[in-house]
Amino acid sequence: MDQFPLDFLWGGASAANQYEGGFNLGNKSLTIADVMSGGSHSKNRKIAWIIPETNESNIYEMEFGKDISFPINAIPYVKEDWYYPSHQATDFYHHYKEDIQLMAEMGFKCFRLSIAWSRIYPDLISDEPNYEGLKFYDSIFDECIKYHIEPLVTLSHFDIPLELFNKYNGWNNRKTIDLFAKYTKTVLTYYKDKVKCWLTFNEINMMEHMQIMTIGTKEMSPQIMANCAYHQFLASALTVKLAHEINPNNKIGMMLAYNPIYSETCDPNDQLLTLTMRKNHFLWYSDVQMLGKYPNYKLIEYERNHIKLDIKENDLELLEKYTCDFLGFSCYGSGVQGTHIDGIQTYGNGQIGRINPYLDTNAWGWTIDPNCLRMASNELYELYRKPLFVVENGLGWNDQLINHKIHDDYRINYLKLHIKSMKDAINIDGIPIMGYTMWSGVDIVSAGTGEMRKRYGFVYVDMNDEGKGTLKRYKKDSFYYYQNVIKTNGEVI
Ligand code: P53
Repeated sequence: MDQFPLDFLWGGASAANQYEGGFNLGNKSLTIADVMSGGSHSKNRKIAWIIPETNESNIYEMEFGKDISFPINAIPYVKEDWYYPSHQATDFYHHYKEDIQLMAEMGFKCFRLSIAWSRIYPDLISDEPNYEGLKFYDSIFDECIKYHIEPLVTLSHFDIPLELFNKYNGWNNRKTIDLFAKYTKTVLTYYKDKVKCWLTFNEINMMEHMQIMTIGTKEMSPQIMANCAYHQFLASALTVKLAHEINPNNKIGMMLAYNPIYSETCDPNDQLLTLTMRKNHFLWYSDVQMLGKYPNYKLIEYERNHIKLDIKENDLELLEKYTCDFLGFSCYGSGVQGTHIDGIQTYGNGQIGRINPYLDTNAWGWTIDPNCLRMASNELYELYRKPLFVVENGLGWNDQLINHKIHDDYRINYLKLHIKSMKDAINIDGIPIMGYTMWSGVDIVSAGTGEMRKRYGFVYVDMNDEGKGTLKRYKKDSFYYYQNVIKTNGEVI
């Protein structure tokens, strides 16, 4: 009979800046997320900035795939009359006990969350960490342990400390590796008895589309992009090294945004284009972190474009020696590419491709593809032969609270299709999948648009796009559905 492994990690996923709130509590410093306004379908998220020396000020609009361009001495600030979704988010900061209790009630075996670097080293450079920040996550992990929920911790999730942006030009600066290594060493050591499963950079390949949130540089060019990726790869290798030294039982994964890309037609040019896009936008990142080497096509591309990596002694050995233990990936749907499409049409926040006419979509144009998890798992496992972890999958929907209930049959249907697809990947294709953390356990703010109405959770939070609401939690119908899936270890879906 088809089944899931007995130790399969069922759960939900989140990110600090979209969930915690308490943006200025416990000595936390500001992050890029804290200066990004709310947006919507048609309204981009914005950042207000000022140059203190000249008083020149302006507004930057975040657009997917658009290169960053800030004057080098611009300082983003919090504008009084704007609304910032990360400041309160859905207030996990004050609700973590209640929320983890709800996760336990669903039967979660695993809870994916991220640590905000800005809580641990608010000024980045101090020798001493901020104990209030350390204590905050410590209480969360204790709460998880109480219910036998395994934490899966992302070290960097769209949450660049503002200081890193202001003073260091983000990941373009090699010094950032040392600052990051100090932070990771602290948390890996402090939580060594409580956390065993870690992820390095959330959706590392999203640096192409959501630059400001992922690499935090003020300017952009192909050379800067290459530097940032190189520095994050080195930081990832250092983290793997450290984590294994601190506790040989630690498991460190990389994290890739991986929505399969389909060819629009059987025109060989369409096939070649799809293959090339898969390599250029997804797989070279995982090649470096899973195989320890840059693929030839990337090195050739760099050479042709006169891009140079500043390779120091031992760098390449480090990359080669400390590859990741598993590959975590997000997969929400799939995209279509072809040479017959005019230009590149994107859909849904930087995902590559155009909408597949055979598939339904949600209101944001994200496709619902019953095969995407099986496709993605096969494509990735065949290349790396290491365990996979589905660390994000889910359906954004403007759920309606009616008489204290949310009838989200669309989400239940989405879950059924995707859990089935994963079950087949395990039972038919024989792929080792460690777990599934649905995005998200409790409703949180959207990363791409900064909206509240793009909800993903099993638990509804009473809050709107302007940050108004009681923050009260309500169980959706999908809460009970998922509870039963976990109870039967995926036998009943
Ligand atoms: P939101 C785009 C494409 C694929 C994954 O996204 C993405 C994005 C970002 O928009 O990000 C991941 O909230 C990310 C989460 C994010 C989630 O997908 O824009 O890791 O932080 O919330 C869903 O609807």
